Amino acid sequence: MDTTTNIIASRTTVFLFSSLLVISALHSHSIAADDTTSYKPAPLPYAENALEPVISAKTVNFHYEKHHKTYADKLSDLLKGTDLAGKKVEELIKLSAGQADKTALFNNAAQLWNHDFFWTSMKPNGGGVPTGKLANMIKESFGSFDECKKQFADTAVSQFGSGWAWLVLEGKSLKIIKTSNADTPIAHGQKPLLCIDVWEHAYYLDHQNRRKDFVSAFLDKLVNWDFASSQLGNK
Ligand code: MN3
Repeated sequence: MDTTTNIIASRTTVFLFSSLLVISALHSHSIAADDTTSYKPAPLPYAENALEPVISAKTVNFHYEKHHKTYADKLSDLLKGTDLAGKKVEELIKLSAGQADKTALFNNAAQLWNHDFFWTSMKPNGGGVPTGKLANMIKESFGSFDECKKQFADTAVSQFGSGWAWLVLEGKSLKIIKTSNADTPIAHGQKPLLCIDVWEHAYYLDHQNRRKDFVSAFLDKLVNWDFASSQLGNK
């Protein structure tokens, strides 16, 4: 059997098995569902309208409930009945990165992880300037905070097509990088501190084609420097 037939066969088995569980649950008046292997987005850390006017409640709703949740659902479906079901998302990303036969697994796991990280990279009334150790590291790596902010904005705006811009820790210094589609710094040994989603679904309802306006407003009004600092840990 080829891989597709295998997947279909294993899904059919899972379906039949699930049906038996449902039937037996109905008979015993209890719920037999085992949910430890299904994936879900982390809870949104604020209300859907909390990022307005930069990101509307409508955009947050579609982005979180449709796009983000779909990656989690697809990942759960892909892994159902396999040995990988229930493994940590970071682990799934690392084991599938660069593997031609695991592209769907990588894309859905990485997009699930990237979006969880994106929502926490923002907060209502964010923006401002970083403080403490992060502020010092930014000065060492970029010369000034303004230069760091400029590089982040230029990188986010110049990412061709769908993707992400990131502030990452690589070794002992900070860097701004961009990744295409689902790609993520954790597949490349870098430690992310912040990210912005520049797929069109992240801004099109609110800013249409003006990605630059979305990126500036993200940096001025939403970016969560406290979260970025917390990612440094004790490094
Ligand atoms: Mn997105």
